[in-house]
Amino acid sequence: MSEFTFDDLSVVMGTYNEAEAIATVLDDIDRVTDGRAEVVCVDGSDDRTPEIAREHGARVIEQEPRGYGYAVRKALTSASRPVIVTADCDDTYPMDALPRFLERINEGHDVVSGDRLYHGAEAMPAFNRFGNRAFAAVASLLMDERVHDTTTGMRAYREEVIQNIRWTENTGLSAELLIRPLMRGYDVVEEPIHYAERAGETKLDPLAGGYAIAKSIIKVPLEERFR
Ligand SMILES: Nc1nc2c(ncn2[C@@H]2O[C@H](COP(=O)(O)OP(=O)(O)O)[C@@H](O)[C@H]2O)c(=O)[nH]1
Ligand SMILES: [Mg+2]
Repeated sequence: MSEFTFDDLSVVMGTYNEAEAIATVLDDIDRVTDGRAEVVCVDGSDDRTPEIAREHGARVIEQEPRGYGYAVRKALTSASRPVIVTADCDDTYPMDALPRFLERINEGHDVVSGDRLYHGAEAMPAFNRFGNRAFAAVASLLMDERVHDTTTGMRAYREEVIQNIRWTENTGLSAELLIRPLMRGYDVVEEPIHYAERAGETKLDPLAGGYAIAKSIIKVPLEERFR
């Protein structure tokens, strides 16, 4: 089988008032992939984010802001290439890692999940870091398999993983995108990544968001177990 190249890659994201960061993120993707990756932004902004995205060659799909999962699910299912990478649009995730993610897919993995905790995630607020460690511990117990970062926004997926599973979560979508493939026997591997401080304000309320994610972390593995 021939190997996937950047021509086979879609990078997708939800974008919600990220005018401060989006140009950097899209420039990084272009630089790293020689402008060969498709970029899809599902946008709910009321600032200049969608204009900046179009100026940088991204395909922009407009959608009312209804939360992270609605946007990212739409972005994932709108991608047209066989390897799909998710990212946030806040300049926290290293686009320089795209070649490494593609390489790991080419090694045969179905999902490559960026593990931010491996290097310590010092740029992450302490509350989120603690929460993420707890989410990973609980998910690992319920799945019988050790994972380290269940809520990362940066992963690569073979398109069939996205197409073969019915996705249900909103704020908890990132955890769901790790848990369901893993529990269905897909080859899922974690890949350490560096995580940078956010440009602009977070769109996730730590308490309400954390509670929603906690519910997904319990519900999704139980659903998969008794499926
Ligand atoms: N289109 C859209 N994008 C969203 C929405 N909520 C969050 N996002 C985007 O999803 C990504 C993750 O949100 P973010 O605020 O970075 O969450 P954090 O990483 O937990 O701080 C960012 O690129 C946001 O702009 C939404 O309701 N609609
Ligand atoms: Mg973010």
